[in-house]
Amino acid sequence: RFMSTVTRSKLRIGLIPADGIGREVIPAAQTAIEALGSDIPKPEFTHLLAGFEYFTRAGEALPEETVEALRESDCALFGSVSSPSKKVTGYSSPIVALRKILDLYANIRPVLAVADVPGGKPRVDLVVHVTIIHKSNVLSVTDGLFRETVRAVPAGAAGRYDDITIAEQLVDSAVYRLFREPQIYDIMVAPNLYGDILSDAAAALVGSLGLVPSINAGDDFVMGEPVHGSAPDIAGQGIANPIASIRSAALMLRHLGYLKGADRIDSAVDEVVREGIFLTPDLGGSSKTQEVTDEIVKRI
Ligand code: GGG
Repeated sequence: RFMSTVTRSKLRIGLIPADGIGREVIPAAQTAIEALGSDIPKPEFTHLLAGFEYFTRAGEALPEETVEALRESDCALFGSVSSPSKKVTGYSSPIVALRKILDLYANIRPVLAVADVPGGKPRVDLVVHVTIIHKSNVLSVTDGLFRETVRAVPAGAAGRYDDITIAEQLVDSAVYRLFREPQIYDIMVAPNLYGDILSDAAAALVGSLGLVPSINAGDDFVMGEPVHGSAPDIAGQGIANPIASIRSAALMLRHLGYLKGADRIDSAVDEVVREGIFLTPDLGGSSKTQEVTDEIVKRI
C-alpha cells in the first residue's frame, strides 16, 4: 500500500544524520534524491539535529524543534545513532523516541542480493510465507502477546490475506535456519530486538550491512534509515558505504508512491554493485563514499 496519492508541488524531507557515519551517508542519499529531477516533486530539505553527540553538547538527544520540523515534513531520512551501552542520566535513544512520537510502528528491512559480492550468497528465489519470530516458550507474556497479535491479523481482515501462509518459529532456531536455508523465508515478522538482530544476520548473507536499507513506516509518515549503526571505527574517514542510505531514500520514495524515482535509484545502485569497480572497503573495494555516490548519481 502506498501512503498517499496526494499531488505535491514540493516534497519536504527532514534530514537527521545524527551520529558517526550517519553524517557521511545521509548527504549521499540527499544527492541521489536531487538527481531525480522532475520524476519527483521538487525536494526541499531541512537539516535537523539529534543523537548522542548532540546530547553531549546540548543536554538533550532529540530537540523539540526537530520533532516539530518533522511534523511539518512529508517524510524524513535518519542516519545512525551511537547510544551508550550504560545508562546516562537524561539520555534516551532518539530513534526509538521518534518511532514512538511519529507512530512509525513498522521498521521494514528488505535484504536483497543483487550480485555476487564478496561473502554474499548466490541470489535465491524465495518461497512465500510469512514467519512469526518469537520466544514465547520463555517470554510467554510479552512474546506470547506478540505471537497472538500477529496471528489475529489475517483472521480479523475478512479474507484480505487469504493467499498468505503463516508459519512461526522460535528465534534461536530461526537464526540457525536463516543461515542454512535463507530461501525458505519471505517475510519475517518480529518484535524490535529480534528483528534488529536478524536483519544484521541477514545482511551478512548479501555481503555487507552497508547495503541494507529500511523504512520506519506508519499510516501518516515514513522515515528512511540505513540498517547499519554509526560505525565509530570508520567515522570521519570518508569510506562508509552510502548504498544503505541511498536505498533507504528509494524505499521511502516508493512508500510515498514515487515508483519511477525509486526504480531509477535502485537500478543505478544495482548497476554499480554488479559492475564491482566502485566499491567501499566493506565490499572488498577501496573506493570512497563520495566516489560510490558519484557513480550512482551518474547512472541515475
Ligand atoms: N541506523 C540504525 C542505527 O543507528 N543503529 C544503531 C542502533 O541500533 N542504535 C541504537 C540506539 O542508539 O538507539
